[in-house]
Amino acid sequence: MSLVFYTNPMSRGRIARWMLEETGAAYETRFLRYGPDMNAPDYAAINPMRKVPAIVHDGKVVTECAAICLYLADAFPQADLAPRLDDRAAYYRWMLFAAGPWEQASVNQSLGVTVPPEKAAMAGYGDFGRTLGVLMSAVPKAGYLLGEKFSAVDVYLGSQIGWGTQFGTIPKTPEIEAYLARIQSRRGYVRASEADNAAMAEFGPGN
Ligand SMILES: N[C@@H](CCC(=O)N[C@@H](CS)C(=O)NCC(=O)O)C(=O)O
Repeated sequence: MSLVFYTNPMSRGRIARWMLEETGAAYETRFLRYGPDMNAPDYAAINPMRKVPAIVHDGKVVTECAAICLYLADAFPQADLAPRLDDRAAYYRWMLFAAGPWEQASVNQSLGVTVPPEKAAMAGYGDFGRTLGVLMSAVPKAGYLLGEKFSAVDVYLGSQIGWGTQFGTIPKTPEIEAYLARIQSRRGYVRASEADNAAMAEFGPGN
């Protein structure tokens, strides 16, 4: 089995690394610096978007954080990070809500881009306030996004919730802080954060 992970320590690659750590699989990390490394032809052949993260698992390329989380959950079923096939309604719903509407809404909010009210029907997320309200309604008072069991949705949407509270797009309510404390105390999260924090000096932006 070969599993290679392309990332930068200050990037969405942190989500993929957390997921990799949750699977327990052995993997090799290749750090790419912003700029020349990500634009080099050998990496563009793996991800023509010239962005991180990407994984190559036994010759199969997966890009896009949400796809990487979904793929790894299925590729390593022993880690129990996805519900049974016949019980995946909420799993798909929240994973793709996070990758689509929430990702677009939060990036636009950070960039100061506002959808004019008369165009909200065209924007997949409608408007920021509506999307934030839906996200906040998904945060559980106890347990995890899908109920009692931690899953890949907690890695992906949970990471976005963590970043949102840091960047000020999501309010730090007691419920959200308690949820983040639950998921970020996991061994997989701690191991992934330690690895990326250690690589910051050498590969972080500006290097
Ligand atoms: N939709 C992609 C987004 C990936 C992305 O935007 N990565 C950024 C870092 S967070 C990147 O590689 N930027 C480098 C560049 O565009 O030059 C995903 O979810 O994986």
